[in-house]
Amino acid sequence: MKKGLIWLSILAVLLLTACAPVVPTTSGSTTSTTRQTTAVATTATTAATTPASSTTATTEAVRLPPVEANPPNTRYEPFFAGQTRAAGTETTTSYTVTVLAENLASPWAVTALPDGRLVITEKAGVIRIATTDGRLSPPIGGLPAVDSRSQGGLLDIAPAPDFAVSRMLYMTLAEKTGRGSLTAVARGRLADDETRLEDAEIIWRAVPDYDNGMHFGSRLVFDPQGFLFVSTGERSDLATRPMAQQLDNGYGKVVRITADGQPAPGNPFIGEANVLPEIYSYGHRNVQGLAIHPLTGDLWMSEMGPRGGDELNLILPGRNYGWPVISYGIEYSGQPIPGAITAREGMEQPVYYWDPVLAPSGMAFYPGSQIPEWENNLFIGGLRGQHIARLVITDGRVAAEERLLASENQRFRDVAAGPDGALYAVTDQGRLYRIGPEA
Ligand SMILES: [Ca+2]
Repeated sequence: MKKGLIWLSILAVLLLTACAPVVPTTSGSTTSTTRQTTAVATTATTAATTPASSTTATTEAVRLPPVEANPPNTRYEPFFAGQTRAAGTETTTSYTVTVLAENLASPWAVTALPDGRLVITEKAGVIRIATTDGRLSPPIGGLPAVDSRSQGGLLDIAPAPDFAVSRMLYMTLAEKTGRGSLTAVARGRLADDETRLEDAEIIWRAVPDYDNGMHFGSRLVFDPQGFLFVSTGERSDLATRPMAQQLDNGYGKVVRITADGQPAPGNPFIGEANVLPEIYSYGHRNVQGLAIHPLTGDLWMSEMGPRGGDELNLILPGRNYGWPVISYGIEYSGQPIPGAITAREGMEQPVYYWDPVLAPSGMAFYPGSQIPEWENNLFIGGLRGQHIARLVITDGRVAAEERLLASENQRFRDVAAGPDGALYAVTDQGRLYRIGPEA
């Protein structure tokens, strides 16, 4: 009886702690000014959630109802249990959320350099380097011209695997062409004084060009062999959508190229007639996130779908991911997707989908162990969803989901993991966040 009471009290304490609201408890404010941007650092510490009972395993999953409680847009049935609205979970290890800067101009990508500093792209065609305490460099010049209309501009960025020696940076961008624009991959060497890119050049183009400002993708990520995965979009229009199902063009694809922009050896369609040998997977709508799983080396992707059809996919070579034939969404107008069904033989099902809308963007796995329950979890920036989705992935399925930073009211455009065990995120409103253990 006595023993039972003690356990009840422990349970009550744990429940109370778990339910404690996330309240900014401190706000130290330091200001540092660069030539272009004022960096404001404010620190908000999540409520101390470390249970008093130190023997409680912090990695034990907290299982809660699904984070999504609103009615879906469609009555489609998922293909398998847990394909949407997985169990909810909650981080119990305490962590800090810091706004490192808040005057970035439409930042699109953030990624860590080997020395721990961050490289950030701004949509209009600017690269900056940020220190982890939020000091921003002036714009780095020497980039190819970008078409920054609508969804275009300077998009993703990744340092070469040998960046410490080569100083090479790889970027995706919407390149202005004679007839419109297309998604392109550029590279250049970061000058020793970090004021400009040297010898910047375009090494790959998602042909053909097209005259609108929509659905360029795109992300790029190096695989463990040093080849580059690049994602694109299908340029949105009803006329261009079907090109995602055709293998003679660069729309709605993941391609795998060498660091010089050539088809990577081992690609699935090499040698076939009328096929771009760069193609790795196809049938995509607008791929806004790519990340390699730290343990398995698998390629994961977030794909901006129609309303209710945002997807998480596990990418395998040569596979067809279905757009615009299968989808769990409807048109943003409210009309059904023409002829749409949710499943077809020979087309891959998403691992997970969101209905209503997350509007997933850039994403990263957390490879560290500083926050134990985050190890190898996937963190996806939500634009319309205005939070970061934390996904616990087990055996290729989503086991649990949590919404982070939902009270910030920011459109999260990209998330990166730093070597210091923190996550970094940029938002459309211009903020750079650090999320992680005490610095
Ligand atoms: Ca799909």
